[in-house]
Amino acid sequence: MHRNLYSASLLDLCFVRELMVQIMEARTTDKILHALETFRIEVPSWGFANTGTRFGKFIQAAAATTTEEKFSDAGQVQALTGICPTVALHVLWDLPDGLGSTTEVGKLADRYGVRPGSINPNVFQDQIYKYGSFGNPDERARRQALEHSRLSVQIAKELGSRDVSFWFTDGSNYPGTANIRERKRRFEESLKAVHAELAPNQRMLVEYKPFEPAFYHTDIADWGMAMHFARSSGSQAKVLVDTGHHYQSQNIEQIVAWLLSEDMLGGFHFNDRKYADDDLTLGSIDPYQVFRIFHEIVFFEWETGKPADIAYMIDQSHNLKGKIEAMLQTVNMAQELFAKATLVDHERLAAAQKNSDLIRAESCLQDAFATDVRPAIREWRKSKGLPEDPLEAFRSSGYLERISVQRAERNNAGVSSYA
Ligand code: RM4
Ligand code: MN
Ligand code: MN
Repeated sequence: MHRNLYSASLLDLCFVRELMVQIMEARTTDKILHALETFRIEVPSWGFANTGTRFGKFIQAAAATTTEEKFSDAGQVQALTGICPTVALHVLWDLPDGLGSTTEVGKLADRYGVRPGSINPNVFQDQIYKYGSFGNPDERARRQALEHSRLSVQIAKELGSRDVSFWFTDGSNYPGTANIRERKRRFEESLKAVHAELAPNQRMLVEYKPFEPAFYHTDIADWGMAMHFARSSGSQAKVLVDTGHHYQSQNIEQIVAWLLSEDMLGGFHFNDRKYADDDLTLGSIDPYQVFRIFHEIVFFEWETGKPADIAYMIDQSHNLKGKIEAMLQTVNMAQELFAKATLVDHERLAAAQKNSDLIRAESCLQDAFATDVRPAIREWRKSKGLPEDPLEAFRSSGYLERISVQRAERNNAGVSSYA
């Protein structure tokens, strides 16, 4: 009799516990499903093209060599993931006729189901930029850079793109060879002039990088300098954080938190790195860091009650991996890490931080990071009519085989050597 009673109550207990686990899981799934509704990430056109190292390009039969092919590949990524509706364009690489190319690009966007995203001026590849663009002591180089930047803003207006994203190679290789303060002043002047061209709904994003290609000093070397230039050029200028553009072990999430608190964070170029600006696929080396970056953003949104206006973009160079697969891998990783970040229990975290309850506070992050969000993401995809496994769907679609045949001849004729 006693024994029966005992086992019945044990059963009840197990049942209640099981029920609680199910309720918690359902809550977690709901949170993820909700968070995924708004998470979008932009792919770069140049991520589908042949790239290499300083020593040579590695040619892939399936690489995109025309703007149309880049749109086609980006269209695949969007069709399979549903979260990449825009593609970043590099003006000289994707719009060789400047404004004259916009009609064609508009048509490609319609045909392949991806809209033009951020517009990236190119003031680093022409011979005239040997000693810099906006920082160049030669007025002619500065003028050409300004004209190209103005044109880029016009192109963005024409294509309905909101962000014009600036990255400069300006700097110097040897001590004493450049007047750093003069260059700073010239940058302020030119960036202000570009800002004046923006339509009210447009933004100018200023990217920074500590070294490469300049190896002694870089004119916009870190987030503080980028923030200074953004502020001195106007209210529509914000900072762009490329995760690969930092020194080893720099605390990027702290930079993110500071920029958020200053209302100066405009967007990201996501990629991973082991040593320098390696442009590896996101999360391949340190997924916890990407999670911590997302956490700072989601925590900020929870605390302030307002959404952070940030453009999430990918900036990667897939010189060994298949380009479309590497892009899909990155998009999946970004989605997973963002979903994990939304699982942090903010009430609990805020209380633990207030009480300096260190282990409890840290566990809030660790517990969220350890949660397997993949089943919920699969559910979300299913609910949108998307393939549950985009990579698998891509592999069985035949697209790669098709383009490899179509593009092989042109790619094989490509030049890989710098000599
Ligand atoms: C640079 C930088 C820029 C990108 C170029 C292609 O390293 O990250 O954002 O436009 O690469
Ligand atoms: Mn970048
Ligand atoms: Mn880079």
